[in-house]
Amino acid sequence: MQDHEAAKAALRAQRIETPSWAYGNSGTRFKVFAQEGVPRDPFEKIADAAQVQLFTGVAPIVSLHIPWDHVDDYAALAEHARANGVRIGAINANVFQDDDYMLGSVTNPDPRIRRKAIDHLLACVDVLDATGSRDLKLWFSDGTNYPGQDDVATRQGRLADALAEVYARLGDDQRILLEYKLFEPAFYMTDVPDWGTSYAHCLKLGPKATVCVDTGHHAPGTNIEFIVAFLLREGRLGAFDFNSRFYADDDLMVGSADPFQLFRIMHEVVRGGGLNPANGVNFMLDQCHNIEPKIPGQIRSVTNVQEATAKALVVDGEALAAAQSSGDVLGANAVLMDAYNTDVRPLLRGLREEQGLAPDPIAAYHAGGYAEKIRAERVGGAQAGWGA
Ligand code: PSV
Ligand code: MN
Repeated sequence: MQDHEAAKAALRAQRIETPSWAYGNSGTRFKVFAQEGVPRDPFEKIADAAQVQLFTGVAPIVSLHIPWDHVDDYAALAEHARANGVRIGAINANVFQDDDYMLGSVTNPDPRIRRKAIDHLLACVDVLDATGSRDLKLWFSDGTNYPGQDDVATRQGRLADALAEVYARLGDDQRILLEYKLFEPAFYMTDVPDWGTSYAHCLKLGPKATVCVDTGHHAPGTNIEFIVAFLLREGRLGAFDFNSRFYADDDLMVGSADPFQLFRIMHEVVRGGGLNPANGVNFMLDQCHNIEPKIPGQIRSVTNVQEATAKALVVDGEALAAAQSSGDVLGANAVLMDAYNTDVRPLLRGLREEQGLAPDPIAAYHAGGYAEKIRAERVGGAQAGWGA
């Protein structure tokens, strides 16, 4: 068993970033179920994110998605965040919800559309400047549905050109997080389908380009922890988009369907130094809460990440290394399983109490009356939603 004080120190320092879109209405292509009290604008989304921070103490950062979170004055939005005890984190570019992008954004065969997409990415760097954020997260829905629809290699060239232009615009402390996704909305070929493609583009761009691993963006059975270990070792793991998936890009609560996978990922993070803030790994959530209440859904997700992190931190590293180097297959596996099977909830409850937080963040949120308050106050206006 490892030193619990060291584990607690690491848990105290961990930061988890929540996505503005988790607080808005969301659903599937079949139905979006509206919930009462949902934010009408980015200011209200940030107020909701501040509740997650208030009760967990480790989620003081909110990602924005542009234009879903478009405001006229981003500096004012950043100030509003500060006043609410949080700050603005990654800026997510959106080049997938415009009729022009039917055949792609930065890889589109039409140079006018490529220009329009790149200009949006550059405008997102302006948002980084205005908010003081570090990370520009790029996910491209680009791809093709049919063999022969467009030339795969030519599209890679267009992608590389666009990325190079955006990279050149970055400030010294700004980064690109290049996200990959196996499929959807394109079904035959995606232009950034996997971590290898993302990594290769990042290598060409330079040190300010890193890979974003969205846990929902892989084929079933993919060993995501291997990807994490590899990228960390190469210094190119920029961020996670955490969520839980069972079939595809399900966007459900991280750690809900397969907490063991999340533990295995966090084990590689801990082992590779990814909890050290100097290594720059951004632990973001990319989720939607379609049928569950949103703020408690985010709180649960944050505590799920904390639980997996705590279990990874109690792995007996010395015993594991000894078993591994002596070829003790069963012994090494047992060390990992001992950590996974450790009930870390008392440790996390104690940690919260030491920090002046309630031991059960969801119960404390419910007792705080915020849900009733927003249900009563947020009447009228247009509720924010995915795509709005
Ligand atoms: C795409 O599926 C994605 O994971 C990207 O990160 C988008 O920005 C996000 O979802 C939107 O929910
Ligand atoms: Mn994502």
